[in-house]
Amino acid sequence: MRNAPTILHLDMDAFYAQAEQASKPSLRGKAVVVGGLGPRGVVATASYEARTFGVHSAMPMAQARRLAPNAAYLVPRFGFYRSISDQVMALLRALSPLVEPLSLDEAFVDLEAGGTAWDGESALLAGIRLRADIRAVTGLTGSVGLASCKMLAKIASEQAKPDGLVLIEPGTERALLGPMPVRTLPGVGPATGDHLRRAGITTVDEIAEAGEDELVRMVGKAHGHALYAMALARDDRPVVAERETKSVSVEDTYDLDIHDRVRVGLEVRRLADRCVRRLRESGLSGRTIVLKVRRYDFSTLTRSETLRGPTDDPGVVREAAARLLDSVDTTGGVRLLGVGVSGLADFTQEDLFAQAAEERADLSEEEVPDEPVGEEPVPAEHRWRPGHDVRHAELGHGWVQGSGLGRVTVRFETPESEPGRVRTFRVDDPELAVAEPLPLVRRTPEEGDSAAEEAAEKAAGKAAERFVAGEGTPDQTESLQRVKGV
Ligand code: TTP
Ligand code: MG
Ligand code: MG
Repeated sequence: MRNAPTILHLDMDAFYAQAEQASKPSLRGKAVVVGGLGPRGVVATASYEARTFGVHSAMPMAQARRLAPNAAYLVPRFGFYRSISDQVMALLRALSPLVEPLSLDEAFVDLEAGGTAWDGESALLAGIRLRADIRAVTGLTGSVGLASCKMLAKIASEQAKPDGLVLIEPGTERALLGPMPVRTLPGVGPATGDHLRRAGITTVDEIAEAGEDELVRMVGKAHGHALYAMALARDDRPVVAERETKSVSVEDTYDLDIHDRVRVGLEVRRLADRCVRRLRESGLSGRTIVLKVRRYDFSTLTRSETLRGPTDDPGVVREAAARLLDSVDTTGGVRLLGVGVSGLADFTQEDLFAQAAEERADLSEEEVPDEPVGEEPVPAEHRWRPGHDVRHAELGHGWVQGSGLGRVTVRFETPESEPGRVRTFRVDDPELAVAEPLPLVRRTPEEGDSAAEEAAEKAAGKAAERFVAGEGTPDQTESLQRVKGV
């Protein structure tokens, strides 16, 4: 643990929904729900306006529709969100080489390692600037937490939401954390939470009071030690850059399709060895072995097998890859082969959660392909996906508000326009075409700088209002709260 609040955690506010509102002026200030719209769809996220009706992430879409029947319902546009995420991550990387992304909209930054901040004041300033820069570059708001460790920085950004900044003064961590529910601690999921509750432990203070031995008895050795340390606000986990590498994989494309089954087997073996070399070079091991095969007709298959424990043993990876290959028909010829290892084993518990969240996101991405795939003609009525952008030859840029019964309804507006009007067309109207999303912030280089500065000044005023700096911490508890490194 350090003595200065120089670990920053950023998380964008209602990320997908906010991006949609920024893109569509008519939805600003309104209830917006983004997610799968099919019969078994779930909510990816809801705008803060929709949250007042009780709609939240991971809720079945049908339930959301009952709670907020008048909200706008949109399918996600992952490519669009990813491009905004890239802009945000670039701003973070300008602050420090140590940036640890946890998902598209969230990351830790070690400000001290970047020489950007060394004490409370400089950290606060960096946080205020960052929020202003994010606003100027992406048009969106994100919330910032600053603290002396990762756990507290994340708690701080959660408290700052939406559109705020909270700094936790070193020394005040335990007083702040103590009354919070056990689920606040990283690694305490629903199961551990229930387990603790049955033992009468509901707050972080009660975890600390239970003592380390009791916790180890209840939840096992590794988890018990970790839980105890976290409850005392002891968190020494470093910010680790490039953590987004959640798998190591290698692949080869062949100029000529390989037909010979023996040769395919040899290639897979060679790729397995190369993959393990990479794994070892990074000091990693993983549990899930993945085989990728692209066949002569460009159909791509992936097969995976999860082992009981992590491995970086070339023999084990080779064998698993060979078993996976057994289940793939390669008779028409193979164009590409790949072997990967994922489920890497140096993750802390928190990262396991982050990983689970990303896997969820990935899953939904598969269910709802982002872009029309390939050049194949798509039936007219399927081309118009709610929320996606279109262009009309005469009326200009707009987005699909809905379609059905051979008609598509389009609202004509752009990120910079006033809320626009709605028009209805036949689904096969030749004047209507699918379009790329427009940038949320359009600016020339010179304009950009002054816009950023202006936004920075505004945000500085706002953040100062909301800034909580260990208010009212009694001096006598100071020594208790200042917890040195484990
Ligand atoms: P979060 O940061 O968890 O949520 P959020 O940004 O929507 O709202 P908040 O202001 O509370 O941070 O997740 C980021 C994005 O990830 C979210 O906009 C949509 C997506 N997501 C899912 O697809 N499924 C989920 O279950 C969650 C939690 C998020
Ligand atoms: Mg978020
Ligand atoms: Mg997030």
